[in-house]
Amino acid sequence: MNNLSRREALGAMGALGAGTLAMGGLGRLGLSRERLGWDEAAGEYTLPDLPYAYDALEPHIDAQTMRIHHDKHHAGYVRGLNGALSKLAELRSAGGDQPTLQHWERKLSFNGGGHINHTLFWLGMAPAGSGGGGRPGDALGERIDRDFGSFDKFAWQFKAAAAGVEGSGWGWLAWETLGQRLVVVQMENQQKLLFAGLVPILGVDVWEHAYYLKYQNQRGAYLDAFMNVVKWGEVSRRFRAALGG
Ligand code: MN3
Repeated sequence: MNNLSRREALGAMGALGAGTLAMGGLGRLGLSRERLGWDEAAGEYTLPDLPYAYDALEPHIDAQTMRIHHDKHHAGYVRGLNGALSKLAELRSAGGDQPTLQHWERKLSFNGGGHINHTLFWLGMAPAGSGGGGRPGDALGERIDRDFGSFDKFAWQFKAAAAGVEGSGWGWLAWETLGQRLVVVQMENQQKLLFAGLVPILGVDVWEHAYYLKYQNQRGAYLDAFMNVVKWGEVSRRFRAALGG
């Protein structure tokens, strides 16, 4: 148990916003502490269950990949986040040198980013034909047409950006709050390169653990498959939240 107060945990996750996702608050992403598995009594984050069965996204994303990705990799970020929060709380009360503080702040950014990214990732997918795939309607569909020219042009750019991430990272569709437009951006690791003022609304994990069992080195084939399970209803909801926030 970390014995973190709700306020401390909130503050720490708020700090992630500056260094990690640069978002205008978790609420703007449609994420609550509850959705992130915050356990008030234990004073730490827990790993939320997947919102569907491990094999729900077959054949596009296979059950074994989903099981390992969620139960092992995502769990690791939650564990790392709790560890970093705990160490930072310790440092605040007992003191410590600057390199130690920097070390744990980096761990917080990496693991907290990983926890948020994966939570958004799972919730942003649904079985093909049952909420997953197709194209966004309503305001998001119109906005994609306006900012990218067409849905096809957006899809091309989104997949190309994700395919081009060097090493491990993410591709994101995000609302750029200053310019008031949709943009596609890359993220390295779990937190780097996504710049300030963005509210990420759709992310695709391009770490090898997300696709290697089924697609091996064919990241492009995985990205094509991913488009069949994008839950556009949820992405549209995030878009509306980003606009209203
Ligand atoms: Mn991952």
